[in-house]
Amino acid sequence: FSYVIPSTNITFDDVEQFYIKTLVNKPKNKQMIETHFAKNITFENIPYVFKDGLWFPVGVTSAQRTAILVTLQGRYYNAKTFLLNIHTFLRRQQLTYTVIFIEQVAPVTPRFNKGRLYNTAINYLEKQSLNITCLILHDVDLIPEDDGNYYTCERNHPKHTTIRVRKLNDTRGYTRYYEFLVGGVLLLTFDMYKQFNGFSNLYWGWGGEDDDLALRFIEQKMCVVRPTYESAIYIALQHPTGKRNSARFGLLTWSTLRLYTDGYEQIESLTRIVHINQTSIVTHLQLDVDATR
Ligand code: BGN
Repeated sequence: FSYVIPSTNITFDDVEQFYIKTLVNKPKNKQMIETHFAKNITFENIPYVFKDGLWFPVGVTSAQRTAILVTLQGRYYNAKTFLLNIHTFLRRQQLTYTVIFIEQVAPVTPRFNKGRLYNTAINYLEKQSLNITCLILHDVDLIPEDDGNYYTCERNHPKHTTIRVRKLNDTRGYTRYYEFLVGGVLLLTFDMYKQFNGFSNLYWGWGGEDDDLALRFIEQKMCVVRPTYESAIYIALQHPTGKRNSARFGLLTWSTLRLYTDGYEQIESLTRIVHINQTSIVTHLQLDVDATR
């Protein structure tokens, strides 16, 4: 898998043009691919169409309908790099999918509330008629490197795929994270998400909200599955680090006691979608996550 790192002055329009003009609607080879996950198929072999808010492979019925949910606060350069790489990756797997950016635009603070962003976007998606069956919570700075890392949801278990990560241009190789980690990239269904009441709404700033989720899984006796060690590899793009949340240790201590009172069920009164911009490459939601509550 060869990844693309664009020049810094590329725009979102450039990214969209790249897909529309050079790759989409211009299938070089109309032959249909029979197997669901054919190996070594090139992107050009898979014609895709954008219809009703989703990208569909032509002549193939994907087993799932996937939404890739990516939280942001600025970091547009990472976002564009992500888009340039993720579409081709998903197409090589013949998925039916949509990409959604969830950006915190208010309050303007370095403290990012990732939990509220995910809860809000998933609540929004649930009300749309896209019939999404697989949710992928994906960090914007992670690019999957192996086509064998299938972006498909398991029937009964959340799937965590960021086992090994290497920094771009770092020759030291991969870092293997701790076993408990569920942050980075996580695949699950609406039902699973509701079972553990989504993310806590209380984590402001970097760190801990994903560990809180892992505690919710344990509380609900949900078991996390992972792909093979060989395929679960990612490149981490460079970016400034976010503001650490010093309250995270305290919040984690009582995490599971708040499971039913702090999460997805409670999100509607806490946040507001202030702007929606849909293009074929991404649906960009901008949110006010209301720090005053
Ligand atoms: C951990 C963070 C996670 C983060 C991973 C990987 C905390 C809580 C400490 C008890 N957890 O240290 O949120 O995803 O690193 O970067 O900070």
